[in-house]
Amino acid sequence: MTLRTGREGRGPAMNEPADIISALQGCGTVLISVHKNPDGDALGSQLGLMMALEKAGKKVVAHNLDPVPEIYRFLPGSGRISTGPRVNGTFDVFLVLDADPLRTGLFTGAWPARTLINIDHHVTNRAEWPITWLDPNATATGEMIYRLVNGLGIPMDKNMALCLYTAIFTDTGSFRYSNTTPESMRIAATLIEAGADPWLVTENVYESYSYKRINLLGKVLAGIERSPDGRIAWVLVTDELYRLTGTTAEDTDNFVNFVRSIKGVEVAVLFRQTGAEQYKISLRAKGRVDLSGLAMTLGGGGHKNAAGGVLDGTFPSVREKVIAAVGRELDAQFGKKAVPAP
Ligand SMILES: [Mn+2]
Repeated sequence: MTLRTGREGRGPAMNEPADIISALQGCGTVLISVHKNPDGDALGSQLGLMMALEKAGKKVVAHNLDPVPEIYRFLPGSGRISTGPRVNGTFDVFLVLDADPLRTGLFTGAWPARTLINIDHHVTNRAEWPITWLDPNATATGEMIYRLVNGLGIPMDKNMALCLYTAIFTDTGSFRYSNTTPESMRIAATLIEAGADPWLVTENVYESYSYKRINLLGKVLAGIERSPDGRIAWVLVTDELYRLTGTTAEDTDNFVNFVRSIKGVEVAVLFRQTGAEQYKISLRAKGRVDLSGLAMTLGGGGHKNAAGGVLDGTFPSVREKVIAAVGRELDAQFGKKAVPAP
């Protein structure tokens, strides 16, 4: 069964499907994985669900391709997530959260379970697994996991609440983005009542940056550029800058938001060098621009306000391709309304 809600508007969030509840109630062993370069929503959802299922007596393994970023290591259970391209053994259920299963980067051969369940809120998910619960109206996958845990009748404890709060908090940009709903705030309130500490999350996620990371940010922002109409701005992170500052790609998390914060900028682009002639692209839009079509063009994932992908070529050629595509998208959505540069 596949559930898919419309991508237009903010319809009511969907309840957890009955076949997911019965599959989880009837199973003994569960593997839970999330997407490459896991973010707060992916990890919070994974750990929250892991602890909930363990409370219900299930044997749970959490496994991802990439390690947990430093800023999320405060999450309870994060030390138990194993990493690498595969896991040994088979499981009754394999759950993929917050991504299309292909974006886990795991298991090039057969999936390691009979029952495959995909839970996600990204509109770009192809919903290919027989049990897919896809709700683009959900603020975060964490919100869907909250519903699922309630549907399973598992009482929320402090550690689960902290993980699910982190999921919703990070995917809403601290309850600032347009995906923030009364429902996501109500769920967050319930999670705080269950013991989640908002400051603990804020301090770890947004106020624990390393000195070298801010040093890198300064050098990256010094090279900022924008389109003549001021609607698109971008920055480039090169291997050379990583080397100069002793940083890695993980340190660029959130950089694109500084670029988007400029008045008049509708779309911000972060180019990150990932090879001699290869660049990873992250796009962030202000509320009214829809990037989901562009995400498909760039061959990556995304939703309304965020998209990404990887392109091969020299930096000038990749930049040209991306900025032109973003410009066409803005023209298609709003016409050629040039925003005068201040
Ligand atoms: Mn998410």
